[in-house]
Amino acid sequence: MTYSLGDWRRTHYSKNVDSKLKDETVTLMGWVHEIRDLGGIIFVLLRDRDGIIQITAPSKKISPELFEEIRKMKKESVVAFRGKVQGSNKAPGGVEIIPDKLKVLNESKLPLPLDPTEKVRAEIDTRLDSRFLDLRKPGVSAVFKIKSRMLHSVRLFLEDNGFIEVNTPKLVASATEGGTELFPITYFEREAFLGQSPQLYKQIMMSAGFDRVYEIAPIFRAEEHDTLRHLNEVISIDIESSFSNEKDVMNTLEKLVKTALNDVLEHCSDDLKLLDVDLQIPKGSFARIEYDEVVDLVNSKGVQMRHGEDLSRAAEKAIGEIMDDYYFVTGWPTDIKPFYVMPDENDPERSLAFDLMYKDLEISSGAMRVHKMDLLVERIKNQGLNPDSFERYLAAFEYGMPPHAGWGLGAERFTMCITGSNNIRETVLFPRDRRRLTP
Ligand code: AMO
Repeated sequence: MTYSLGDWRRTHYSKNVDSKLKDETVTLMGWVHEIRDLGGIIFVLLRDRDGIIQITAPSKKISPELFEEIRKMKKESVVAFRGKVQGSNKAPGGVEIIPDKLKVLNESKLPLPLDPTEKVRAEIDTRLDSRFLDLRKPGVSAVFKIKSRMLHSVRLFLEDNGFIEVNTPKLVASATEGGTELFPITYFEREAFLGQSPQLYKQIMMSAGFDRVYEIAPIFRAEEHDTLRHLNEVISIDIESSFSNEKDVMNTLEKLVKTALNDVLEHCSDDLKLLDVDLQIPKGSFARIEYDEVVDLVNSKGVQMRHGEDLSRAAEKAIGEIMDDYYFVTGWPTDIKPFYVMPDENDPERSLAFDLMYKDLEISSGAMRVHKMDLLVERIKNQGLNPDSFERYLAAFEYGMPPHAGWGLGAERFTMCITGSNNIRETVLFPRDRRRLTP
């Protein structure tokens, strides 16, 4: 038995082996998904990143040593097979491999803490504890292939639209988003925090003259509550755009969402099928509904909501039942939005902030920003914050800050919309929630 790769290299992934390769010799590498020993013939399902292929080992056609080696193989061991492609009307995918050499690269311990064949359903906590095994399930990894494609397409879209990628610090000195708490950390002899949002930095970049920036990076929120929509670390897709208003960046967001959906539909059809998702691309423009109207609609559904309040979970559910899949909520009360949000000139109680919703899930929020220093200082004070703690941020507004707008889109929540996951944990490799810090 050998455990070294030597000069063996994979020639094909399972999904690339088809009847066109009949009689050719291929080298496949992966994990032993299933093994069925019928005495005179052994069937092995070999799983790699992209699928599953059948290795058929009839005792009459292969050497006794190889047959014995195959018979001894354990589930989930890492193996490499060299063999000939043969058409088969019984094997999944219409082809099978008649092996001629085998390398066992690493044996798996048995019993497994979790079965990657998806035959037995496990609880989410058990799955997350053994996430490496859980992620071997095709139906679990499909979510991450879709997320990867979505992020790729978002990046391409933003680059094509003149946005420059930036990387801002995640070790920060102050809060930006009211409502959620900060994670304090020890920064040498001082206290610092994990960044809740690149908000202040992306705005400073407008004063720096970069015009359009984006960042795709982690944000940290010390959310106490344990829900299916919140985590303590998520990826935020952020943009900021100068000489633009809230409507301009809403248009950008709408185009980005549609582009990403189309792109996933085009490139991830196998993964969508695995997840049993019939991805629909919204036709026409996203609906835009005023906050005041939302309050009335929510009340009409029998859920109590007063003007000036944020949407409760019950209110989100009520409005989600009325509206189409993707829609914007605009005209939010100024008081419940962060200090950097611009109040409406004609009606300062209302702000130029918006949320993008998917059914009952908020996936993005954004706004026209305050770019005038005096108003910004007033807004900071009104929210009970101390302008002194924002000294370096405020300086950027004193020496030529253009009007600007932007938004933040939660990558995991957007992935939930695309993949139909109802638990955000399904869209993060190693989720961080109130109770979980490992693996
Ligand atoms: P907000 O706080 O609304 O806005 O966050 C933007 C988006 O990030 C996602 N998100 C989360 N997802 C899961 N769990 C969480 N705990 C969590 N927190 C946020 C959501 C949300 O819509 N600075 C502004 C953005 C801006 O105005 O540019 C901000 O951070 O999808």
